[in-house]
Amino acid sequence: ERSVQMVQMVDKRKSVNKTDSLPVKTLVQVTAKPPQLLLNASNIRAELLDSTGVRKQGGLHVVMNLDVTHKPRDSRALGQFGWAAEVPLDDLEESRRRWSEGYFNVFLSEQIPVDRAIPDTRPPACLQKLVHDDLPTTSVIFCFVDEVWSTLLRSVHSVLNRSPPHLLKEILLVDDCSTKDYLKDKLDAYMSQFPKVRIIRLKERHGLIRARLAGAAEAKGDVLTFLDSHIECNVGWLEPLLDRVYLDRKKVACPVIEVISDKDMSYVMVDNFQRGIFKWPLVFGWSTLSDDFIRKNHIKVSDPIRCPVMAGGLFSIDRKYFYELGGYDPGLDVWGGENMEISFKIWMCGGEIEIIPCSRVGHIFRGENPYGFPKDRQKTVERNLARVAEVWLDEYKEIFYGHGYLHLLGKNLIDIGNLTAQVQLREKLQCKSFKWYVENVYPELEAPLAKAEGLVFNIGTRKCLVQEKGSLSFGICDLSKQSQHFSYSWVRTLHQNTSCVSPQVTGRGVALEPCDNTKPHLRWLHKSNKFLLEHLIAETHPQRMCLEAGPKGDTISLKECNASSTYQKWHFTHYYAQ
Ligand code: UD2
Ligand code: MN
Repeated sequence: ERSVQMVQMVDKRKSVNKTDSLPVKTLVQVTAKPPQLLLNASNIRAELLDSTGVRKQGGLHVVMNLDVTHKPRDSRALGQFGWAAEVPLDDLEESRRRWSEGYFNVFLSEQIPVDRAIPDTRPPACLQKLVHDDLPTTSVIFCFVDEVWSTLLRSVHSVLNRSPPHLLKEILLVDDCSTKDYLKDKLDAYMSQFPKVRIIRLKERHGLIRARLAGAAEAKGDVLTFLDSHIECNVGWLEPLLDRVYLDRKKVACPVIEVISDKDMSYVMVDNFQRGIFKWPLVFGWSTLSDDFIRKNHIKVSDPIRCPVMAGGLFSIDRKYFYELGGYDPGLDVWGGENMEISFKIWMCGGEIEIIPCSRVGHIFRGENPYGFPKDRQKTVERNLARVAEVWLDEYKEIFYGHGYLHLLGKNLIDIGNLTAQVQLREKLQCKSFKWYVENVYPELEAPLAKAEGLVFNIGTRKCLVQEKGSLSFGICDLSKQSQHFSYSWVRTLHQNTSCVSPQVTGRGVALEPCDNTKPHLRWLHKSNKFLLEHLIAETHPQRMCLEAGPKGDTISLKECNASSTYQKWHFTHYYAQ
């Protein structure tokens, strides 16, 4: 019979000095020795024996190290050790049918032990790392709505089995008004065997943001650790997170998020040196640090990685600090955008976000949300993002709106709800500007404040647009004249300072009026390669209307668009974006 034994572990070591100014504390090693496998059977797959061996799987690779936290109950069980599981041919139909219960292989998940071992994917250097022996305690908060039974259990077991008991204050399960019966009495009964687990039930569906806030309100630990409800915490996941918070209470620590395959439930290690970033319009993504950056800064694979934004689901934060920051904006609904909100808030108000490579947690990434949205999904997410943009992005919010969210400006503006409390909070905390954030935290972000700028040259007249005493005219192009400098903004206005070019209500004249981003009639469509300045409202008119210069270069008016007329062709000195 195969038997796997693990050798462990905690070995108190003599005092080591902590970083500079902080008091000297005793340090302990998470694992005194690298995990060793004592295998007395020859029929365990060869790859398993090779604990340093790296098996390439496309861009991802799996390091084979057995879970050192416990001896698996059944080493032959499906999915044991994080191996890929296979659906028997006879069950293919059923496994397909049940896919939509969670948008992953629910059928397979059910056959896999709720306390399976997974490969220890920490970089080897982590095994030598020290953590403090008086770390704060944590409350682990899982919020969920209609989570699949087996994954919810596996998430909870992974925390119970792989967290040092003295650091785990409690596990709070916040049920965001699930509809499934098994999440009621059956869940209560199952969890009653674990004194540390408490279930909080919300009377109405609030979404993950307010569900997490409800969990945080009940939490008693020094640190809040938020996790998604379909994860598996890896060996030694907790100590390195708490150690960062302990070093500095304003550090917010995220584990490396690894992949539990939605198809075969295998545990897949992800590439190193990845940080959380966003692209416009506030879309989260991962970005690998460049080799150059790693070399120049002598970054080791086990070093914390500073992140402009966090993915959202998994992080530890000092409980009191979370409340100092006002928690999440409770006006955010259901799902989405809260990761941007908390990330900007943390950085701009004096904190830091880090990924800790020695802490690793697997997560099932799903192609679709397995739960319904009380309101339209897209509208919910864009409303959340607009709240975040309005509160945190300052003048950069125009870039957000310009990337596909122009419709949120204008008649729907009220729909994003009241922002007074959030704006006041930002003032009270004396948070820095978004400009500061871009320059200091995320300088790689492409964030020009206008799409185009400079002189507005008319190709037909070979003259430039001029603003004089509040009205528009033309003049000999001269870069040194401020009166000839205009901007074409992300929200499609053509303006000089706060005066926007506007078609007049009657006739075909064009004038200047005070800019107001919520007014659609101030929007113009312009592309550097098309040259036209088309009035955007014209889209809904029978005729498309464009800006045209009079042939003598003395008048400016709206005319039916005519792509072959050079008097309708305009060019800015600088283009920053199409
Ligand atoms: C990611 C995050 C997730 C959250 C989200 C943006 C990770 C691994 N996941 O999406 O935590 O930040 O981006 O908002 O970084 N839930 C509720 N009520 C709801 C909806 C969801 O309790 O109305 C629970 C859900 O059961 C799950 C958690 O919230 O445990 C996150 O939801 P998800 O897994 O659908 O989000 P995910 O991983 O796609
Ligand atoms: Mn998730």
